[in-house]
Amino acid sequence: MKMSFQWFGESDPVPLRHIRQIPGMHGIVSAIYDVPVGEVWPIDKIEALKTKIESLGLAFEVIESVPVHEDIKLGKANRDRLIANYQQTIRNLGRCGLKVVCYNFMPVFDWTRTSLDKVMPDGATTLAFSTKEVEKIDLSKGMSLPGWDSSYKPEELRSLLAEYSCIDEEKLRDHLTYFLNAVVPVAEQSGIKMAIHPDDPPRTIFGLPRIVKNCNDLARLVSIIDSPANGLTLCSGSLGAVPENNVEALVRLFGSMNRIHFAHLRNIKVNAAGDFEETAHKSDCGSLDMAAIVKALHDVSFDGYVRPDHGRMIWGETGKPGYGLYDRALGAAYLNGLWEAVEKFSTVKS
Ligand SMILES: [Mn+2]
Repeated sequence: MKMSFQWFGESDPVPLRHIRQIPGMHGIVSAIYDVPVGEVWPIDKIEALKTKIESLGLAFEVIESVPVHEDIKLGKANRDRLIANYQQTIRNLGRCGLKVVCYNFMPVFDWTRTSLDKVMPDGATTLAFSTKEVEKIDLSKGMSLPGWDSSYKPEELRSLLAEYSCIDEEKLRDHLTYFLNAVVPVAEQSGIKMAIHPDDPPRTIFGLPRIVKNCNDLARLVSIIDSPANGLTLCSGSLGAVPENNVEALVRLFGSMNRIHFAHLRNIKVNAAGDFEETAHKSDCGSLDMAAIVKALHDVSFDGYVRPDHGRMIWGETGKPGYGLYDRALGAAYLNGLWEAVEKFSTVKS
């Protein structure tokens, strides 16, 4: 298990020199943020980022994310040009020594919360999702979703949603299949493992189709192409937001198939209505048994990358909600501790 940390580049309020001080930190998960979606990531930009990260003694082997253009998800006529660009980005990343590319296939919004600063009893603030709150949101009046205020102009959003009105789950899955058939062989040749992130939350919202929500969806995904390069990002907090998803069992099933290349480990507290809030990582702070999930990763001989996913804002830290230094550092230390204990005392020999 290689512990990693998301870093959003020079504009990230958390400096790399602080991340390197977290015990057991292997590497950085990042992306090229100034290339428009659908265009090729140039080698010189990837090289420059890698040099910067490596100069601090950290590895740079995981990308999160190379975004998939909406026209690919919609199956529009210009998708072949966009997919060719995606293939070239994958080749360039492989040439620079990257190993894993996280991506997602969620229409329009790649994650949804109804609050970015819900106050918890201990005074920390956190990201939360409320079904009632989300039902009140009328997207036809434009964007009023926390975290997404400037992504689309109201008329852009309206026309994008209209385009999706004729895309159901089967169509979206056809478009994902088309994309993977083109990209996975290139990833194989480039030494890259593709790792799809599940839908967050893993249910239909705003009437948009969602196809990476549960065990059945994941099984269909990996069967599209039988290759380790067609793999998963196991996000415990996303999948765990639906109680039917047993995250530990999903780790055992897809981990033993060698399809989990990257794991986002965070805890959430879920209620019966499907509302949830992101909690501290420790098992008894939320609804997920983090120790069991880490043990399952160990039992399937997981040797991929892990990162503490989101964190609360604590100790007066300000910055990007979910991506402060302090609580994610606590998460990394806790997860490394679980792994060390399992490694040392596990009776399972691999
Ligand atoms: Mn995640």
